Amino acid sequence: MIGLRFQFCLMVFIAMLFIPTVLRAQSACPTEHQINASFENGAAWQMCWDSRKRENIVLSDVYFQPAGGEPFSVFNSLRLSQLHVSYDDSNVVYNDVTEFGLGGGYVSQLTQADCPAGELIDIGGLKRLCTLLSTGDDSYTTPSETRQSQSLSVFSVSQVGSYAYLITWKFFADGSVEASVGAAGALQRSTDDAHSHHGRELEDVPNKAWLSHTHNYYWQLDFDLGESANDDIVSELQFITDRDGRRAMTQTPLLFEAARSINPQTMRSWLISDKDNGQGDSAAYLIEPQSYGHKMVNKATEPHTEFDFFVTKQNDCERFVSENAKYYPDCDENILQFVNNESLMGEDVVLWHRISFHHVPRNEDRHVMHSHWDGFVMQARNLHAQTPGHSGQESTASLAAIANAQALADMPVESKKSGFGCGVVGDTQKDQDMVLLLLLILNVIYKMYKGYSTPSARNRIFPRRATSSFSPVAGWKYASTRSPSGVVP
Ligand SMILES: [Cu+2]
Repeated sequence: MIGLRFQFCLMVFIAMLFIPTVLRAQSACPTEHQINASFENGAAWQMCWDSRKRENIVLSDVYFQPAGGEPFSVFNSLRLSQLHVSYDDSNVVYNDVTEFGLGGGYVSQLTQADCPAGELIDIGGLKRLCTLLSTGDDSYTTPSETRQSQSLSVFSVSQVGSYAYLITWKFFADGSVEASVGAAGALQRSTDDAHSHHGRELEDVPNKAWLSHTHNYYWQLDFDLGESANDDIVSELQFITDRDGRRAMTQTPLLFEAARSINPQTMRSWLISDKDNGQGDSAAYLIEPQSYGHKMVNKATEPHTEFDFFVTKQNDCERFVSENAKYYPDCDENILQFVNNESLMGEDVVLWHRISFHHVPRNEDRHVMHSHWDGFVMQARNLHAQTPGHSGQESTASLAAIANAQALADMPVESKKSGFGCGVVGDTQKDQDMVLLLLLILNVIYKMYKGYSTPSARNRIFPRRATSSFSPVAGWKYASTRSPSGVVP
């Protein structure tokens, strides 16, 4: 009997060795609400999803497991906390999340074509959430090779009025995360003044002007880095230019709740770090607002629009950036009231980030709009000893290319001419520019030949993340597959 029990225990022990480590991160939700993704480089993400009537997608208990590492807690929860639409012809602001809601009956049904090679998940009995793995982001590029990496996209589409919002979260193999929203569908509002300076007339739609407006997206990011939720530190980074044109970095911890603005002049960004280990290399995430666009400020009616980044002490009843008291009567109304100077030391901190998009209608938008993407990246830092997927050793070809480039850079200009009459470097700056242009064209042709121009890999040629013009979901063309009715002829 003892022998049988021993054998059983031994089998259980051996079986446990083969269970991927990521599964050992305790999941706080039923299986049907779990999302697990393992990448070819050995990294993995695990999280729970929910679709709420107000925000639609809420992700919680989000863990990242670096390749060869242990599961690491990143977020307690992620959500789009408010979506303002403010029209240029008035002070009217729609609070889409709290007035209408992005969830419930507003979530669109998806087909497998909407979620190519991905998994469609039921929300209320209909396939309305897509999770998919894609390849196409480069984890690194050297002179001799480019290594592709994978990412996990989680998205859903909310149809609010004429608009279809593609609410998307993208999780990368290096631990970074992108939050984005695609605004698609059709234009919502027009005026009978065809010559209005607040909008424009569209071809074949006489006697109307379609109004310009701003979308303000507010995300709530409840970071819980590492083992404890109460030891994360938020600091503000700035680069101050001195009279000699040099830029020195300043790092200021935010010790109390704060409302901060984007400042392109000082390249202001925000860093959230796990507990200070005294080495300056704690696991951290950096938010660099590179796509701040046309930020809308209306201090008279909405003072909180002056700011783009907020840090608060976690409070369950602080859920919506505006109109919060509508659902939580015993709690404050808006984000500026949440920021009331409470100390953040030893507390669970929550970040809030706003990105604006001033939407000026184009003639092409008269039936259906293109998808306009806005978002930002939370860039992982210190989760790896080096760029994931790389051995740490340069290849012979890379070393030769680097040495060659260095030798050229070190050479006096006169001696850079080739002795064979077909020099890589010309006599004049103009010649050199032409040679560089030629090399660039050859490089592009080479990459196209290698298949880099396929849609699934276009992220490699075009900017990788947080740009306003590329869809985080490769090949997604929602706007062209839906025709909202009754808006414009
Ligand atoms: Cu718009």
